This record gives sequence, structure tokens and C-alpha cells, in this order.
Amino acid sequence: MSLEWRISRLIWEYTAKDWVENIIKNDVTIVGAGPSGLTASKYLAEKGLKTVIIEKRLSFGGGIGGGGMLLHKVVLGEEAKQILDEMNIKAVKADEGLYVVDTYELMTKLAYNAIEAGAKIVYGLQVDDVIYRDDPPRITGVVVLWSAIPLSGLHVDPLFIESKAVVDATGHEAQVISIASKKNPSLNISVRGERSAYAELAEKLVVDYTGRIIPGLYATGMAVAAIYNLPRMGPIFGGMLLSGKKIAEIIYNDIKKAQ
Ligand code: 48F
Repeated sequence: MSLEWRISRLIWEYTAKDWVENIIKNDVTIVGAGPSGLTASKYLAEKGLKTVIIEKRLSFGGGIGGGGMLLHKVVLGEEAKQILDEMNIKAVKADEGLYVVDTYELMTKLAYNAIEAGAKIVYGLQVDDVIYRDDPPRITGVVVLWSAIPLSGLHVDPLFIESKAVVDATGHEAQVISIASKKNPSLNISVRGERSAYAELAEKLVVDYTGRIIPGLYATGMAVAAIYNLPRMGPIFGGMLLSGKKIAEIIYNDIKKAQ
């Protein structure tokens, strides 16, 4: 057998096995590999839940890589220090209650911790829709397509991933919840869009409002700000990590209760 044939066979075989065994039916699908999604996935996966992150780009980190106006440092508040320590992320205490972290350290270690805990990240895949059921109204999964396909203009039908919980961690546009609310008015959810900057208030509110939207559908990170018209905070990331950890706890409890 040629090496070329063996390479292709191994990639098809092992990808198909992974999709069938771990991806197309899971406990939690997190949409978006930004700071909130990566944090949530680490805390869910380490509790033994089958956790899959779907990321439309070919890289992880979301808005972390851009730092503050492309400068490679971000700031985190004191409240997030425990999470940084749990993930062995180096931070310099630089001012009263404020830590500075390198962007590349933050994004790689968030992803490393998620993967080490057992989460899977699928790149180049985007969520285009949700799966819903009536009576009671609930979300039972997502509809996915390789992100290159819409760019190509080809008409290609998507595939499905079934989950006990779907998390919108898509950032400022709250893409999953926007689609769900537009396509299904009966779900009675809306995305109001975020407010202008008020960093201190935004850091607190984004965590306070993090939670379940309707059964099976949750929001974390800037998606929460978009849904509830909360202020933006700019390149301070403690709220994103705390929001991710909080949604993981809420989902874990919901899934346990339903068993
Ligand atoms: O935007 P993003 O980093 O979301 P976040 O976790 O963090 C926000 C901060 O980065 C920053 C901020 C707070 O300090 O203001 O902006 O809320 O990451 C969102 C990820 O979701 C992916 C997108 O490529 C990005 O990596 N994404 C967005 N829509 C989809 C998606 C989709 N439909 N399918 C798959 N991935």
C-alpha cells in the first residue's frame, strides 16, 4: 500500500470514529473558542461531561489574540485570579486589584486546560442553526456546516449535533441566540445588542446575567452582554473567565438534576 493511501485512510477512519463516538451526540456543545467558551469547556469536561467546542475559524482564543488594540497584553481583575491559578496562567499584579497577562499565554493555556480536561475542539466548523423541540420549548442541539462552504457560495445541506446543552459563546454578536430568536418567535427570546463602554459595571453584570436562556440553551461571555443590553468592557478579561466558569456550574447542575 502506498504511503499516500495510508495517510488518507487513517485520517478518514480516525476522524469518522471521533465524530461518531464523541461529537455528533454529546453532553455539551459550546459554540466559540474564545475566553468564555474555553473556560466553560475546561470546567465541564473535568466533571466528566462530553464537551465539544465548535469554532468557525482555524484557531482558538477569539478576541484574546487582538489584545488591547493589537498590543499583546490584557488585564484581569482580582476576582479572576483563582481561575488563572487553577490553569497555571502567569499574571503580574500590576496595579490595585489588577493583573496583566500576555495574550499568547492566556489563549494557549486556556485551550491547553480545556483539551487536558477532555474537551474536543472542532475547527473550521460553524453553527448555522439550532435543533428545537416543542412542548416544552427547548433546544436539543445545533446545525453545522464547514465554514468554508458558505464562503464558496455552494448550496450544501448541513449536518446535526445533538446535545443536552448548547452554549452561545460566540461573543459580541450572540450568533446562536440571534438565529434561534429570529427563526423561532415562539421561543420568546431576543438579542438587544450591547451598550457602550463602562468597564467596571460591565465586568460585574456579565457574570451576574450569565445563565440559561431557555431549556437546553445557555449564554456566556459577550453574548450575555448582547442579549441583555449590558455595557462592554474592552480588553479586561476577568469577566469572560468568571462567566465561563459560572455557566459550567449551572449546566452541570441542570444535567445532574435531569438524570
Ligand atoms: O469573541 P470571543 O472572544 O467571545 P467571548 O468569549 O470573549 C469576548 C472577548 O474576546 C472580548 C471582550 C471582553 O473582554 O470584549 O471581545 O465572549 O470569541 C467568540 C468565538 O466564537 C467564534 C468566533 O470565531 C470566536 O472565536 N464564532 C462566532 N460565531 C460562530 C463561531 C459560529 N456561528 N460558529 C462557530 N464559531
